[in-house]
Amino acid sequence: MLKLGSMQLPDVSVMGVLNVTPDSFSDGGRYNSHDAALRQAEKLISEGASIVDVGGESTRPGSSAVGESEEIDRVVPVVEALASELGATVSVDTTKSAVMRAAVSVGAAMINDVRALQDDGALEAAAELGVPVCLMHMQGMPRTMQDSPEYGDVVKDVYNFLEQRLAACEAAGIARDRIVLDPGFGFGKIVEHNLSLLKHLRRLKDLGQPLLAGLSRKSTLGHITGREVDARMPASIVTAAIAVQNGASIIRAHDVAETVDAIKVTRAVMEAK
Ligand code: 8Y7
Repeated sequence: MLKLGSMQLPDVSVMGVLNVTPDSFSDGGRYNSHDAALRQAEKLISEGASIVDVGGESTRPGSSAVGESEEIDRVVPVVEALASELGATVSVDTTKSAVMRAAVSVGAAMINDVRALQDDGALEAAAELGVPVCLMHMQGMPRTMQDSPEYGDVVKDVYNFLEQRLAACEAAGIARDRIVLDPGFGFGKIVEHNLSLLKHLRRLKDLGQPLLAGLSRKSTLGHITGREVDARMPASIVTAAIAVQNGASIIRAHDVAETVDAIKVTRAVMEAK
């Protein structure tokens, strides 16, 4: 069992990805896309996701920011339906304090912040809301982060950033027992940075917190395999297995059923004599 505040998860669990950006469910108007999002969430849960991560702001490389009220309009109805109708455990993927507040008020159980609570008011909101938080490392901002990421020692640099954000959380009154850390694969990182972070992921365990890893379908896997985004499932599964072997407690993934199998097999090997 992994305890995050009042939230209980399996030792190793899957966070299923549910994007609610307008381009995610391109089947027309609001009602269609709302229903499509709920059906996708049901699929993620039936395949074994412990958390559904709902995001209304695209953070893909090159993407630009979305306004606060637009993001709330996208995210809140879906979070509310998932929490109340499906009884799902929902995390809200956002950097904005107003979105955090709105989502938690309708049932979100966790905050997933790719900016590690650095935006205005985010630390305070997370402290007040009292839910678990995932702090992710990113170099730069999504629009430009892949232009020329640079590190001295990528593992050390990410470690130091996460250590500093952990201290900021503690100072703001966010208890350590509800903080998850994430190196932020693909966020201001080229292939070699992502590979070093995955290979040496266990070093981040020295920070004393559970780790989340998200490599599902990411471009590093495209660079290595030559596959387009919708053909990267097998490559994604391999990264999930390596991440679990190297200490990850939560895997953020699109292909939940396959990821669950990968985790089972990896853990069986880890537990063998
Ligand atoms: C991650 C993430 C994305 C990740 C955490 C994508 C929102 C890009 N990636 N959150 N979000 N960790 N914590 O390709 O790696 O899914 S969006």
